[in-house]
Amino acid sequence: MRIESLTLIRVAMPLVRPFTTSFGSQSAREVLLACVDIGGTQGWGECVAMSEPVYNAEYVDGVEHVLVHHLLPRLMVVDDFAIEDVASILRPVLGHHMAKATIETALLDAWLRKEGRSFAEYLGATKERVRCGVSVGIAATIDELLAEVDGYRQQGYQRIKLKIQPGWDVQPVRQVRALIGPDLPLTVDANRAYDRQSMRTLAALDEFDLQMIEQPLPEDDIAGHVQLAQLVATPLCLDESICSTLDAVDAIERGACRIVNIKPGRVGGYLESKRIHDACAERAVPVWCGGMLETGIGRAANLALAALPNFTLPNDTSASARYYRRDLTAPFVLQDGHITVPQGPGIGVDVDLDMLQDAMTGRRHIERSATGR
Ligand code: SMG
Ligand code: MG
Repeated sequence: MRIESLTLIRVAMPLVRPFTTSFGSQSAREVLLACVDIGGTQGWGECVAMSEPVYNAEYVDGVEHVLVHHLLPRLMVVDDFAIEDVASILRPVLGHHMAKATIETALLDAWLRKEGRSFAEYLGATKERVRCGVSVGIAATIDELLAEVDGYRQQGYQRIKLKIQPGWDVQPVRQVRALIGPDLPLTVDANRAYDRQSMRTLAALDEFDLQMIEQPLPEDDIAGHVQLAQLVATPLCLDESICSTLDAVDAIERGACRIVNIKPGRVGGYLESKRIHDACAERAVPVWCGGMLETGIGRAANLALAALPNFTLPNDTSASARYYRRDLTAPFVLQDGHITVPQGPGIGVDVDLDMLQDAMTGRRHIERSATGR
């Protein structure tokens, strides 16, 4: 394939309720979409970076800059490449996984649409629907948290994940466990908010039979996670620490985690995500698909990934209504705790162009001819 044009679209997406984590609160997403044209067929990629570099180092303006000035020019000078070549063409640019994932996903969508094949089939999906959990932000009060959790439980989510931070951990977890009973899987996600001095607090969570503790320590403290894993009975899961297959293998072999959260944006795309899935499967380490409050465009692709066989734990692939009043695609709906994997060509869903028009805040179009090729 070769790229004829790239259109970058900014969309403002208000959340149905603010989402608070240990690194801040957000009431809307500023979404960057890439629409690529390869010889008349278009494909979409959703960038998962946030407006500010607070989840990891990437942020929306930075992604746009890297795409336009560093990634697109490297792809535009190649007249015929395969989707499997994209990562190596972009390898001279260090890091910037979310930017790389955005363009690679748009290209994969376009190429698969052209071939009449779905993401699910290409990636090797073995399930028609995936297990869904829900991620619950830090609330103003424990009563508010319990009301929110109760609503999700009634909707049928298969796992509740609570965001935690120092001062919002043992008590909310205790009360939520009392509310939901012993059978519904419960997890916590600290987004790196603890340090080696707070290992005792994390060990105090053992009594609540959590499925996992996600990313308790800073992303670069693998040795700290190894120590913590020896102190707590609850399995540790890494999110921010895992940016590649090498990271995953290293963390597993060192005993830093027993579960891996795979987010395609964080690791540079769906092809690397599949490699991480395979490496974890070989080592009998279960994985699940993380979420970045994606619109239906990113969610469709995540559902296809989560349909691979070693995605055995409930995923952060919640229904559209958990995030947005109106989505950029037909809404994904929770049925019996699952969401159905799209089977159409590419990501398998169409972008709602009316909705896109209504929510658009900016647009930038780059033609191949304008780059002198
Ligand atoms: O998409 O349901 C979702 C959000 C899941 O908690 C979630 N994501 O660290 O796992 C994580 C967070 C990061 C995103 S915060 C905007
Ligand atoms: Mg996380």
